Amino acid sequence: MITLRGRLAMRTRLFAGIAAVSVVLAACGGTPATQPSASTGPKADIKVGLAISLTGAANIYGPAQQNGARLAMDQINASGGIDGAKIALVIEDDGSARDQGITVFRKLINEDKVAAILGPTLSGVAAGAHPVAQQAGLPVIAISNTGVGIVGKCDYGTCDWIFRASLGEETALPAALKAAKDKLNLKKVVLMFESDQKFASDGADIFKKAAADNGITIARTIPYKTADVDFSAFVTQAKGESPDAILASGLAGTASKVLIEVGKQFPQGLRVVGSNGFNSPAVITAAGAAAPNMIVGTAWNKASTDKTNVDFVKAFKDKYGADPDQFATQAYTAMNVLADAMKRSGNATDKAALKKALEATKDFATPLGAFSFTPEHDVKQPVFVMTVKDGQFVPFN
Ligand code: 1QQ
Repeated sequence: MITLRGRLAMRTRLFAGIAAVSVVLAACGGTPATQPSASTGPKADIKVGLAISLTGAANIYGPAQQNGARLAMDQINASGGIDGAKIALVIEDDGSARDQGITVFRKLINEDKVAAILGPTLSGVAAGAHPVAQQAGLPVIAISNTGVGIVGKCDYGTCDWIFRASLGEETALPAALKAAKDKLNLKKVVLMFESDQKFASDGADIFKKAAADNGITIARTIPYKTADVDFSAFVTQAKGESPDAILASGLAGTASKVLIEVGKQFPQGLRVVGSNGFNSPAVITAAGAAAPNMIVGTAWNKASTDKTNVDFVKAFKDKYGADPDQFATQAYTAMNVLADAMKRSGNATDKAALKKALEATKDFATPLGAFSFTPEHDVKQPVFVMTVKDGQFVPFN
């Protein structure tokens, strides 16, 4: 049993841990956010919360998101900020955990008094954290939540303060499965999914519907857990069904394990149609020779020759010495979409005005393409079906 004192001590440690990772970032020369704006002096910074998974099961994605958002902030501030006020990101680690996500959302809203929040990384964390912002009436842009009920019809009721810049699995998975079916004549598949991740179990339901719509039989459904390490028995079970492909809905950590085991047990090759968790170069690196089996629905095509994309990829490479990935690109995009709405709002810290300006976002140029929000606040953008060749995501065609 945990005593009250024990609980308080745990809470203190949790807050201490959070305080230790809390970072406020602004371009050099920015004024402290506490300084009131004076008509004669420089304007106060505009704080924007960034709640992301720097630790925990989704820690592959958080650092990429941080890099994307920071690059956007630096560029926005270097070109005059929001009517002369600089953006200051307040970065918090959601720990890939629902409770910590709720705690950092509360801190960003009540202590930092941010103008808006980007995040959190996982859909399961968003299901707990987004209602905190909804209740406070603070705009949020989801930058990597792909599960169901994030915007539009939300599991927790009204969610009209929440926007989404990340392509939902309801769009990505059917597109990937259809492309795979058309090319590979899929008739029978096995579905594997990470049952303790919301986006992944949502993805399993979406795969089931998409398979039925495409006349594909799911011979067997195999749940696994985020912490599972040995996938040999799961893949042996799948092999027993002689599938034409495997559908796999899970995070990057398990994605590479599934791919490696499929590579071992199907030396002749077997395609794995993956979820959004597969959309990381870390999966390609970890899966090695087995990575090219992957087919995945993606929000971004790195090779797009659109100027906004080309400029972004170059700036990212110049700053970090490596290519961006989908997660960095979505965070960069959301930060720019937010800044654009702040400029149009007339008053970036007026939450209702900011929400209205976000809703009016239309055909805004981003590396994802021309960006608009639907009336349900979801992203409207193309979907790309990709595979892996020579260590890179490339179009599957
Ligand atoms: C979600 C996801 C994850 C794979 C992104 C980090 O799509 O939780 O919605």
